[in-house]
Amino acid sequence: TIAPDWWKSAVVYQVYPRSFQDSDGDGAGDLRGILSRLDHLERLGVDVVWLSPIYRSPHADNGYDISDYRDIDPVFGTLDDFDALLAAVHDRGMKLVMDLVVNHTSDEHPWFVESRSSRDNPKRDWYWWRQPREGFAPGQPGAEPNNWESFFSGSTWAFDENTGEYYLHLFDRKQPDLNWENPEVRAAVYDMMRWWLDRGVDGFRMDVINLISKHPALPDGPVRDGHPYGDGFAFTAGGPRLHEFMQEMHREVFDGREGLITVGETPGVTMEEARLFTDPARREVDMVFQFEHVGLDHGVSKFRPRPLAPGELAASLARWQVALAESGWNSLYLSNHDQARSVSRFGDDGEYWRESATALATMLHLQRGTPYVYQGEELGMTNAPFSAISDYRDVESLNYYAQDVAGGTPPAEAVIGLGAMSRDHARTPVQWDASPNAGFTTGEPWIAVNPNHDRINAEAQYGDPESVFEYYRRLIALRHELPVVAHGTFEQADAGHPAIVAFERVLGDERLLVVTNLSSVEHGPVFPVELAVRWTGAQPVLTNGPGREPTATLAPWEARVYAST
Ligand code: ISL
Repeated sequence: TIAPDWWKSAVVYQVYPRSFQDSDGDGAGDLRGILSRLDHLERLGVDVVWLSPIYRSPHADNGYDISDYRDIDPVFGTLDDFDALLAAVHDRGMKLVMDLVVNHTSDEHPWFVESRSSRDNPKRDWYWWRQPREGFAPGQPGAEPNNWESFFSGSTWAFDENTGEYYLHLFDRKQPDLNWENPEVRAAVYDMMRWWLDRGVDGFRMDVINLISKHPALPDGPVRDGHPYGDGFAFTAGGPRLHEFMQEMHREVFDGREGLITVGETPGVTMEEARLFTDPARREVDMVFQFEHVGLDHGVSKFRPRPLAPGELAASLARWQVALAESGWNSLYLSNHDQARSVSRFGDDGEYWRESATALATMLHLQRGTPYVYQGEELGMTNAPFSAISDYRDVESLNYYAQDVAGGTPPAEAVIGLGAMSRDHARTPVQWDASPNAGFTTGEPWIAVNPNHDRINAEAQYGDPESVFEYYRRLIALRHELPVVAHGTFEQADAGHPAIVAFERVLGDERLLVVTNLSSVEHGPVFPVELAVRWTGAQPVLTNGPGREPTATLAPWEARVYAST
């Protein structure tokens, strides 16, 4: 039998299938491609592989718009390919987690096709249909049932000529929101989840799961000065029946099954909400992705970012350590398929590329929580040098750009925002080697390969003790070797400068000290006497720099880890 909290000592690796490995030369990654790269994951030492969506989909949002939950999209392969991959992952002692996207479906899902066919269709109520606003001509600006803005720009409402009503879509118009108030919807979702678990998958990453319970009145949201739309977040996130639904899902799907891992993706979640989601006694999910630290650098909008002050990132993460210290559990991540590359965003992808990639990883992985590695992060992959709008593929980026330009921003300026924050930075193909398409495909890649793959690639890093990859491998191994990493308490340490992030982990007599300089300037740590005395003479069990003693000056982005037993 497996411990119910086995995932505390696990590291999860996220695969974005479209950009991982192509096996058939069509320029998009696929399941056989993933199968052919399992050596990479085994070598890295990760325990769980999470696949971004591979279900049948028109790909308006790269698979986060699903038209058949029980089939694999032809771009990625077949159900047989899936079974082969699952078996191979299991053979190597790893687990496989599916992405569960059930806040919305594709507009091409048969449920929605039926729902939109007539006002009295039995599935009409499976989605959110509303009348035009009174006094406005249907389909005209202002006639939307409320003022909410879509995550992907524009109104959250799309007008359907055929029946004269609007449907709700918090994301793209090709992603209509399911109506979770309807028990048939919930039953259909749970049935589909059991189908995948019966097939052998080991859990789910649940896409925007905190948005499934809407405030049924769907009231207008507050409007920022001069902005054309209102913010519906207060009426869509953390809704009145959210935790009831989560507990029902647990009962209907997870009860009586062992060895699973569940993680809710919960943009904007508060600490209080995160505790409700992850307190094991409540039987909802094992952990959630919170978003505080990936929103810190947003300015007036995500695409108008601001620089972070020294220590700001780590201070935010430390608040979450404290918030979930007593009950609940953190997911630890700096990157995923929605975020710019962490070494470019939070580190220094120029002079201190290697040091900052490894320092950030050290600071993150040795906190209390389950770490997530996003594909390519373990190689120190950087943002893409895209400069033209034609380089971009993502619906969020393209819509934002179009809206910005329509609003009068010069195109050259609008594209600059994407240069820092587009989700496409995370979606360039994994850099396997220095060959023309980085070993990703023999065809034309669906999005450009980063030209720096001649320097930054897996082949060049394997076995090189100085590489980002080998550092990640050792960091992941530490979690498996030292129980304090998974189970210890988190004790923040004052090291005398905001750029120096230091903390101890404590489990009985076992202790860990983590000291990192998250800046491009050298700093000497100044520790409280008690801590300095405790660690006098200690030698690092892991470091990316020259320093030895805990109090030795830290070079730019130097990280050192000490252990005592
Ligand atoms: O990246 C974002 C936009 O700036 C986030 O708001 C993101 O849309 C949010 O985190 C939800 O993400 C998830 O659901 C989306 C999908 O596009 C993302 O890829 C997915 O991770 C809709 O399914």
